[in-house]
Amino acid sequence: MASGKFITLEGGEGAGKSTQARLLAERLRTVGHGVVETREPGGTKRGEKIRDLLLSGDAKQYGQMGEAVLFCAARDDHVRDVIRPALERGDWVICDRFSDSTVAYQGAAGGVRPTLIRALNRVAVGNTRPDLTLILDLPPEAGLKRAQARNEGKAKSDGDDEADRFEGMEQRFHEALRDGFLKIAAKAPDRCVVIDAQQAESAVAERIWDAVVERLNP
Ligand code: T5A
Repeated sequence: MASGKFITLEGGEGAGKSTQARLLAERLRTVGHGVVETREPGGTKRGEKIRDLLLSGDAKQYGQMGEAVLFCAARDDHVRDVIRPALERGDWVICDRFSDSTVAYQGAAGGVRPTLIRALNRVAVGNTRPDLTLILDLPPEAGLKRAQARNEGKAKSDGDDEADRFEGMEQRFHEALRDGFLKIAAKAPDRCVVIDAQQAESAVAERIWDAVVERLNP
C-alpha cells in the first residue's frame, strides 16, 4: 500500500502556520508530490460546522472539557474522511494544527487533565500520527499583533475584525500555550522541530524546508 507523509504545523496565535502550510505545499508540489492541504478544526463538512461552533465562542458554555471533546470529534471525522485516505493514496498531507493543539490549548493552557486529552486523541487519531510536526515559536505578543493586523485587514473587506474565541484569551493563557508547545517538542524530539517564527516569511520557509529535507527526504 502506498503511504504518503503526514506533516502538521503547530504553535500559538498568528505564528504564521497558514502562510507556511501554503508555501510548503507549493514547494512539495514542485518536487512532484501530490499534496493535500487541510486544517483543524475543520477539513470536512461536519468538522467545519464544529469549527464555527468553537471559534464563535458558542461552545464555551460546555467548558474546556466540552470543547476538547468537540475538537476531537471533528478530528475523528477529519482523520477518517480526509487524512487517512490521502496518505493511503500516497499523497503528502499538510495539516494546519492537529492533536498537539488540543494538548496545548485545552490541556496545558486550559487545565483539562492530560490523561483525558491523551485518551480523546488516541480515539480520534489512532495510528495516523504525524511523521513531522513543525512548531512555530514566537512570543505571544508578536503573534497576537500579527493576528490583530490580519483581522483589521479583513475588517476592511468584510466588516468583521473580531478576535476569535482563543485570540481573545488573557496573556497568561497565551504564555501557558507557548510553554505547552515547547514541552511537547522536548518530549518528542524525533517527531517535532521547533522553528523560530519571528523571522521574515521567507526565512521561516527556508528553515521549514531544511527540516522537511532532513527528516523526510521529499
Ligand atoms: N484550537 C485548535 C484549539 O484550541 N484546540 C485544538 O485542538 C485545535 C485544533 C483555530 C483556533 O482553534 C484553537 C486554536 C485556534 O485558536 P484558526 O483561525 O485556525 O483558529 O487560528 P490559528 O490556527 O491560530 O490561525 P491564525 O490564522 O490566527 O494564525 P496562523 O495561521 O499561525 O498565521 P497566518 O499565517 O494566518 O499569519 C497571520 C498574519 O501574520 C502574517 C500573515 O500575513 C498574516 O497576516 N505573517 C507574518 N508577518 C510577519 N512575519 C512573518 N514571518 C509572518 N508570517 C505570517
